[in-house]
Amino acid sequence: MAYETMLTAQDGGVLTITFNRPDVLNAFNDRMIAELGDILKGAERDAAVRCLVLTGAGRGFSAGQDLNAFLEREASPDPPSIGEHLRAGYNVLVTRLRQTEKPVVAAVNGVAAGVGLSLALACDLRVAAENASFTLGFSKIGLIPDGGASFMLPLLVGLGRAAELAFTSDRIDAAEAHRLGLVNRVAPPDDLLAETHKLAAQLANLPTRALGLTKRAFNHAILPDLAAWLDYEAHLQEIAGRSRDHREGVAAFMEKRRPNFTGE
Ligand code: T3D
Repeated sequence: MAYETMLTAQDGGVLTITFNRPDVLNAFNDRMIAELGDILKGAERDAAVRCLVLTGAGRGFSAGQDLNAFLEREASPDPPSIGEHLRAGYNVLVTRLRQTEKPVVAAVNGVAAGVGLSLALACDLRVAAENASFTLGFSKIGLIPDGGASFMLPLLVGLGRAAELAFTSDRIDAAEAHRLGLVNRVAPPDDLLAETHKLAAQLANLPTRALGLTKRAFNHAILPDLAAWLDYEAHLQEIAGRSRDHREGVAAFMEKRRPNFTGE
């Protein structure tokens, strides 16, 4: 597959994958979902890849689902439902990130929102630039946290903080994300990639098999029902996606105005 929305670079055992739609803060369209899936599948099978790094081009890590692509999809004849789209797309990516028996590190270079943040949460470790920011954003468009965020976030920061972040969609900075345990390390923006690569190279030179089995053990202990949880999230998103508030939230974002939610 020739990649249009992703850049890849291998240095020793470290494969860096760069989301590359900077004009929309690396928001995900279907092409991007397919390309990331293809790269992750290849990396999983390639013994020369012993650590993966995910990052974004430009000033964003990823703004989540591309809302223009979302509206185009909705306007197409016989569109897939949100639940179907999640099951066929993001849930596959999250499953690959969790089940790849190699360390995966997110180098969060800028804003991480919506399912962009969910993908970062599905990685094993997160290093953030000092000027990075984090927002779930789902509630602003009448949706629930998806892409695994409904269980990864409470696991990482605790239920109360997860509820606050999910309900309000408040945008927090890297220092706050570090304080909450959302990210492992913070680096000056100009040093982010070098610092992340130093960590990734260290991980790539450790016993990959043991690290992979450690990850399997963590998954078994903490995420034993990953497939069922992702499926349930998709089910709930299907319900939220049928609401008036969801349509209003997306319209408000497009029209660059405040949404008028009514609870319906
Ligand atoms: O279908 C399914 O499978 C359902 C799955 C859903 C998963 C999801 O991810 S739902 C959540 C989708 N994401 C969002 O709702 C986030 C929307 N974006 C924002 O809230 C803000 O843009 C950010 C907080 C991410 C960044 O704010 P800021 O002020 O730094 O940048 P900006 O000016 O808002 O955005 C810069 C440009 O990127 C702008 O375009 P313009 O005006 O310069 O032409 C903006 O429209 C565009 N952009 C940002 N996010 C998206 C986007 N374009 C399309 N889709 C986006 N998600």
